[in-house]
Amino acid sequence: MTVAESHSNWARRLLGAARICFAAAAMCAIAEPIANAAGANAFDPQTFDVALEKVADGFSRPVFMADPGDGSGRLFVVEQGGLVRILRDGGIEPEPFLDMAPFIADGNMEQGLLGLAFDPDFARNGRLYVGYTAATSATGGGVGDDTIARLTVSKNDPDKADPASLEILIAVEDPYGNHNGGEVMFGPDGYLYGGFGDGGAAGDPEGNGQNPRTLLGSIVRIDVSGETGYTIPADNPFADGNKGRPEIWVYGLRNPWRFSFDRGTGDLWIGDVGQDWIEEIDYLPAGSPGGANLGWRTMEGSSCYEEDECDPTASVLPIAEYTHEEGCSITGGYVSRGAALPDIAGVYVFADFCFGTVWGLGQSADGEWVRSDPVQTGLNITSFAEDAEGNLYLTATDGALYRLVAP
Ligand SMILES: [Ca+2]
Repeated sequence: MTVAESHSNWARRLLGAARICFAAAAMCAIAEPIANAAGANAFDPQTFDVALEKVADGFSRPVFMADPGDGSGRLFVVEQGGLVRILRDGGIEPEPFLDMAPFIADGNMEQGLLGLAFDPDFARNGRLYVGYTAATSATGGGVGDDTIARLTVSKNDPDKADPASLEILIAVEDPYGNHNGGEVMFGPDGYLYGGFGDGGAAGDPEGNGQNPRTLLGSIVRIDVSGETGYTIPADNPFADGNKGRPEIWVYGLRNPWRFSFDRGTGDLWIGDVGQDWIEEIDYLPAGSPGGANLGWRTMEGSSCYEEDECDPTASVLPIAEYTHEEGCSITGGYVSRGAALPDIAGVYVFADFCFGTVWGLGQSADGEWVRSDPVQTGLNITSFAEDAEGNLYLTATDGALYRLVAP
């Protein structure tokens, strides 16, 4: 632990102690948790606190962690440069599970290997999915296709993915190095969801966010249960292809740098990185139909971005946002459900990449979405992650994987 980290932890503990006193006083007055309009326990923003416990460090540009859920006890850390590293019993295996470096474009700080998802039936079928910017383009254009691909674990070594099994499912020509999405994640419906940024530059010059005829600026939803390729779920909003690409689930995104499903409810949460001023959190409750337009680039957060195109009633507005007075780039997180953080069960935990701030977001007794007091980490948080038991982690540019624990 560095001096800075030590001081930061010390300061956080002091802050945490103050909050515990405050919370205890509040609990004296409120004997029983209050049910809010949504039926969940009311969130008191002043009681939110988390601490970080370093699980492992020495990773190169870690941007995600995934748990295969196969009972092996392994965690898999994604390095932006292309490696997937195995963490076993707290130690990093010397040999990587997967080396995607030959396949990726890594020329922009937002490019590289960006996402990893294990098939819900991984223990039986050995299948996994990656999101990355490709070294090559299917069309010959752009700076590296935003790509979703499938791999299979080696038949004779469970600690190796078979690079020869690489099957590209979706490759989208991408005009600029930034805003590449890159997350892949299975939903509670068993479909694979994948995030795509608006293509990049600034201000979405090609209007990809509002154009459902491109996958740029969207989250896709595909059925990958077949032997090869994928199919379109019948209830995708543009399944017939008449008004948009059949893969799209929701659109109007700038760069969904991390979305997640609440393992308790199935709700979809999206952190969408802002342009000049506003970072936003989008929330689509379980059972929401597909086709939501999340606003970019006519809207930035709940404000108009392009005044002449702006119609706030045409899009689903964020449930929470913050301005660049408090950060510069959201890192969307997860709804906490793990045993390590019993006091914040049901609270959405997210961060700002630049300021290192972690917040909780929940509903007050009257159903309002309220953001917690900030918890400062002193880190540049690249991603949150979740293990098979629902415990939360984060990765940071210091090369470490941290577990979120009670302070
Ligand atoms: Ca891009």
